[in-house]
Amino acid sequence: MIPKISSSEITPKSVYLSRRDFIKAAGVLAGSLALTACGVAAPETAGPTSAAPADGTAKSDEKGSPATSYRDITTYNNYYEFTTDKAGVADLSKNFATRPWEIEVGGLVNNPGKFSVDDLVKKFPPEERIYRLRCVEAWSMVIPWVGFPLAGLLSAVEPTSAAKYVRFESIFKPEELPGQKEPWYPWPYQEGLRLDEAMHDLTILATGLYGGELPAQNGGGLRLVVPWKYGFKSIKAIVKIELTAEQPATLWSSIAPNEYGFYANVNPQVDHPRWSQKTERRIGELSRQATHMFNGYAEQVASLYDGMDLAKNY
Ligand SMILES: Nc1nc2c(c(=O)[nH]1)N[C@H]1C(S)=C(S)[C@@H](COP(=O)(O)O)O[C@H]1N2
Ligand SMILES: [Mo]
Repeated sequence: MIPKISSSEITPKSVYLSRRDFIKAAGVLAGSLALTACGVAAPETAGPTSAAPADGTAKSDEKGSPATSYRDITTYNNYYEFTTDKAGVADLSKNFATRPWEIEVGGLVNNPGKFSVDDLVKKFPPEERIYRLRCVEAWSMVIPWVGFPLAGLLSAVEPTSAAKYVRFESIFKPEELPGQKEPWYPWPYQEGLRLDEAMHDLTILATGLYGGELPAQNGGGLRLVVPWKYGFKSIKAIVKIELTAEQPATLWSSIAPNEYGFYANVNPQVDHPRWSQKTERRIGELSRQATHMFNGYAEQVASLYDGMDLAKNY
């Protein structure tokens, strides 16, 4: 089912955001305008189907690729807790409450704690990060996230010297997430990163999209974004973060370890057992394009994997 949302049905940002959030979003806008001004000329992104909150900027990534429309980003979603039907997630999640949202951070840390997203964004001011998202299914988008580096939160809880990995867990509430009533998946969704990957500046916790709030279907209240890895690593609706000594289990690698590994770095040289990873379909565009090593972020992240066999550690 494809939810029918026309631009006129999208409430203007100034109406749907509370005054305080509006002021906060306006701060983000100022930042993104400054970035656009010193970057390449931003291409036109708002087509007739784009229903992005009107924050006044045509957005593109650092390579000049235009941001995917707000409509595509919010109506073509992988979120198995709701449904495996990408076009059905937006409708099924429309009553899912993304605020108040609390996460627990613990495990091998000196300062475990519970944090609300409202507190987190006060401590760690969100900024705009326009990232490519490459799904393991060989489609991709360019998404203007609003978020803050995970490193800030991890530093605040002080990992002990025994901490080597970070484990993330999504919300488990079958009465609100109907897909969790299906027994095929080992809920809750869980993911993991090596601590150095988690501390990398590109790794963010997202709290917003296109200068506005983070819609439920995109992982609100709080969602991880790791742009150099396949999309399934970017776990939605996080309620728990735990520092561990051992590599944590992940939902996809526990279901199909030969298809979805722990690292899941975007890699055009390593095909999925059932399809090629050499090219991708950019949602909203007609022709396929080449997939790049580490999703185009090799310069920033390749050194994390020096000496590792990335065909074995897929
Ligand atoms: N909790 C949870 N997180 C998830 C998923 C999911 O099903 N459940 N799907 C993943 C996959 S496969 C992808 S490609 C991205 C999609 O994010 P988007 O819908 O915001 O584009 O979310 C990832 N995070
Ligand atoms: Mo995905």
